[in-house]
Amino acid sequence: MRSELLQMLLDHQGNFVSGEAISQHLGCSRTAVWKHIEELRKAGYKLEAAPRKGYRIIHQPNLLTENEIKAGLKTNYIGKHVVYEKSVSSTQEIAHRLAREKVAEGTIVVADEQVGGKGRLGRAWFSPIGTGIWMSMILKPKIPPQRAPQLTLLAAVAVIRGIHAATGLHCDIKWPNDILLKGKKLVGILTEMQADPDQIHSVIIGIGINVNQKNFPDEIKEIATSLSLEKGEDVNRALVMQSIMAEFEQLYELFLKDGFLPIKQMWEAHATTIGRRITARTVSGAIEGFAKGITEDGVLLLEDDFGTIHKIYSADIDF
Ligand code: BTX
Repeated sequence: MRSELLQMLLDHQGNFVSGEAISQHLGCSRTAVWKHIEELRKAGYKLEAAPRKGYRIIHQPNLLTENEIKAGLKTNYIGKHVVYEKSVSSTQEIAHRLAREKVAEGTIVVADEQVGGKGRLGRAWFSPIGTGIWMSMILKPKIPPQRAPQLTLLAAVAVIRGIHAATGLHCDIKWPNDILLKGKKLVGILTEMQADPDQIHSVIIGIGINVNQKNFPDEIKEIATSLSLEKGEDVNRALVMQSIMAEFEQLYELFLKDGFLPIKQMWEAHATTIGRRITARTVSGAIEGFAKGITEDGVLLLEDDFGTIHKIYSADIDF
């Protein structure tokens, strides 16, 4: 109910909404409206109350709790159930537990801070409090487990489109799944799965987005950036998250209906790695050549100077 109230006040940005209109819309008493208004105030909203006029929002804090995420969310099932935590080790861990408890598809776990944020291959993801979007999405696609990596690529396209819709900023993808803004890492995506050899139970897509950080620890300060560093102002995390979830749901529906091909084409159109000369540093050495594209599994196809096509499964890429 509180997210509906918030939605109503936000829809009337700056203008008063009467207590009567709110209580009718929410189907609750004027006293209950007043209690919800007090709760919003406690959460950091500045709300003006005027006799015979009602309530209006004067200041909206940059929060990412269930209320902010749901108010204005335009999806059918992605993000309809939100589990918000102030501080966690990793949202992936909570999502894994919820997935085992059989929560609805599209459930999102989001935290204000992760103290044990996970990257790929055992690496850490720096997730300081109140600055970024640290979220895990639970999906239950009826596809064979081998196709699950395609969802990482789908998520990358959704994130790029969502960020563009919310902020106007253009990001690129660097194979396999780094999302870069002006050459620096803005987003990390980690896909994990619960499956039998022939059946997926859940896919858990972890997305970490640097939104309002002004600085980074020494280890990553040369390679990382945030949306606010590029925009020169703070960015509303809930709006970015809603926009990404809306893009994700559309692309996911397309993927389930028409398969991976349309997603692959969108991914390639955003990937700086494709269509240029690159060096792929693999564990067995460096290969130089022309990046032709990706396969259905997201494997990079690299043509060397002798015309041999190499399938690159894992590598660091230099341009
Ligand atoms: P990755 O392995 O591609 O990236 C990890 C590497 O990126 C680190 O080794 C470090 O060099 C650098 N790095 C760490 N933190 C940041 C940061 N905030 N910004 C830029 N660079 C950084 C990418 O792994 C996958 C990350 C997924 C994170 C999400 S957050 C929600 C969910 N929960 C969770 O524990 N992980 C996922």
